[in-house]
Amino acid sequence: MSTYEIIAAKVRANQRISTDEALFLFESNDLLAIGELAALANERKNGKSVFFNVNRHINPTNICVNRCAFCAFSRTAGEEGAYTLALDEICRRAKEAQAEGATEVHMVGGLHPDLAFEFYTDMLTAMHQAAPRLHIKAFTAVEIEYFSRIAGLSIEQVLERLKAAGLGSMPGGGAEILVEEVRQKICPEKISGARWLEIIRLAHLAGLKTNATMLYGHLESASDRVAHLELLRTLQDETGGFQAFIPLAFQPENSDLKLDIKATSGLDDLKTLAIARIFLDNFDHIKAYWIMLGEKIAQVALSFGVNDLDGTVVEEKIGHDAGAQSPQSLTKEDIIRLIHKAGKIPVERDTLYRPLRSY
Ligand code: V47
Ligand code: SF4
Repeated sequence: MSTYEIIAAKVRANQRISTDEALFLFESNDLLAIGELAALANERKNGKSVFFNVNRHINPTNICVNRCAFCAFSRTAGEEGAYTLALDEICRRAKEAQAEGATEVHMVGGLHPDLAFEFYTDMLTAMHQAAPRLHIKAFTAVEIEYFSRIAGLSIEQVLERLKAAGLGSMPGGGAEILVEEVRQKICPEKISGARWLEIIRLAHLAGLKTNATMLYGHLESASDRVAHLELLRTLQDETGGFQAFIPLAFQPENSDLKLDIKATSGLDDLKTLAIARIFLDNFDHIKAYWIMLGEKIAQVALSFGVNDLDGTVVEEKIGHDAGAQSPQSLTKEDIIRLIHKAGKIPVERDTLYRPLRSY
């Protein structure tokens, strides 16, 4: 049997593929064959349903001490374009989101040099009072580690305090590529890949669900991507705390990576999503984040193993500061139409993937 036939037989028999087999798929350009296997693996888990949610992003500050080379969103304090939202404004946006039918607020921000940890616990408490029905999904493992340093608390204590103040779950950012050699080039100030995994592990043990992302399309190789996926699969075997895997296509404008990096190709986007669906057999959801992919690739991805389109977003900064061509926001009706036209069933979900209604 050829390697492809071996992989196909494994996927059909619902068996796990190896890292070498994942690498073989990354090196292949037989997109339709890979997509067919991914679609099979997805349909077995999710049938024809495609999840989305009604959410709003709020980035409390773009001031960040890390200044990762790939990040066009962050600023140094005092630099043009640097901002920090006041608590009142954050609460106003949360209240508005709830009034407009959102069930989730998604919050990530820079590592601010002067804000105390109490700013973040006060923020959660105030948001929870202003919009009690909103699930607050906030803070990457990178922010959690920073809070523990500025507050002089253990990671466990930080997580407990944030939970007590209203944190519902965590997004999957900050993972980038978990391989150290790549991290040293694209984000040398950021916590190590091993530390990211450890903090996520502690979050899962504290009862917080998280997502996992992978920033791809910069300096990483196919084997770096596979190593990243393998680390996530291993942790998921241990904790079961990941909800969705989200590959983030690198947006190359305005970054300090002094290389002539072009935006990812549609072929690479679809292949990466499909291989993730095949390889991460213990993840229930693979998300096509339309902000980074554009609506058209995100829609086609629904035939390549994807079962989640993220949400309405409303105001997106991280990808758009780096040149993303997608809109800032989609309406719920836009998302429903995208899914229907792909021949699938749109299911509005809450953050914990409980179905709210289908269309
Ligand atoms: O960690 C930064 C990435 C992440 C760029 O969990 C970039 O549901 C592409 O994690 N091009 C933050 N990506 C965003 C994030 C996220 C987004 C949507 C949903 C969820 C979820 C999580 O954005 C960062 C970094 O990996 N990022 N700059 C860029 N130029
Ligand atoms: Fe700061 Fe996050 Fe941007 Fe890195 S990716 S500079 S940690 S905001």
